[in-house]
Amino acid sequence: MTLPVSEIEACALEDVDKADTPSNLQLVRAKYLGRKGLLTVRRRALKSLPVASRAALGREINDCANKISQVIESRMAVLKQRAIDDALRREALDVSLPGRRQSNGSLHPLTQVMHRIEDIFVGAGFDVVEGPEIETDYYNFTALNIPPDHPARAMHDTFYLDDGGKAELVLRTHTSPAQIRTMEARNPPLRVISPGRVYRRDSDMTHSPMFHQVEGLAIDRDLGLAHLKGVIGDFLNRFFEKRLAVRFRPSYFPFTEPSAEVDVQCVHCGGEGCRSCKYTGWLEVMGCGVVNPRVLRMGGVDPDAWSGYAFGFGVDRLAMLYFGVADLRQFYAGELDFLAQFDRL
Ligand code: 2NL
Repeated sequence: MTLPVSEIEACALEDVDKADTPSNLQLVRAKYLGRKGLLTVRRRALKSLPVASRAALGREINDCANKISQVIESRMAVLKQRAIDDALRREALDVSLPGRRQSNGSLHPLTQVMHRIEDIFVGAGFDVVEGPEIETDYYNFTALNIPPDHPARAMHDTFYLDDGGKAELVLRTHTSPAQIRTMEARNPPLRVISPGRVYRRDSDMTHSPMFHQVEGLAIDRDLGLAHLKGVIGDFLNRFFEKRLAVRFRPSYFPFTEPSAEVDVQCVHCGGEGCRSCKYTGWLEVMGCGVVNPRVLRMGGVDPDAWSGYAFGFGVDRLAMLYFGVADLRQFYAGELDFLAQFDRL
């Protein structure tokens, strides 16, 4: 029942063709040419054959073994190259693809808006001044002609520091104190803005207990409403990056006379009327006026020689309008998914 060598060869060639990896082919080599391989066993069996028939069969076995070995060698070369090609394809790196950029992070949207505001006013000749966030009652109220019984001083509006009942220290409710200090320290003419944090006991959709304000103060010879209107109109056009109608409505502040509220044509509907402007077509964005002579005098400026204008606005509100953010509290929630939307520096 021993197979003819030619049949072994046919089987071997078929097995070699079927082997699809170097290790499978290695098994085929073992099956035929290994220590217990079919041909090896046959060669060993030659010894028990009569001497006369050994030579012919021996040659046939050797020829077959050489043939199989040769076929395996060339097949092995093909399979090894294929394995290398596959591995290269798996690890292929397309160097023509654009790189994946690492995020640099960005400034907080309110900081971005604050910087833009500063840039616009610096461009108009204003200096940027800063002052302490803990202020005395004098700088926060008295020097601004805010009388002791004024509602702004009420405990429900102002954070008072625990100073043993003296009620002399407050968290500033506006940045005007920094401008009063500037008036005291410098001589006119002067043009300053004072950006920074201010504090009021208020918290809802549109009020945060800490928010940001920019106030402006200009003192020179014969400054009046016309200069104020020009500077503010120019600022709003630059800030919202479009030409917008601006209107002044008479108002009242203890520190300015006359005083006005500034409305700007709605940046969202252009004045047609929408939710943003409560269907009025106008957005109230700031307060302003001609500096009350009493405030100038308290600040060491002679109101007979000098006059000035002043204005103040909430940065958070302008940022909400500029970016189209509906809830002020989102600026303070610290949610990266929200903040990452404002990543243009
Ligand atoms: C508002 C109104 C205003 C001022 C702020 C000011 C400062 C000095 C002297 C006089 Cl040192 N006035 N600031 C004037 C008018 C209005 O702000 O609604 N702010 C959010």
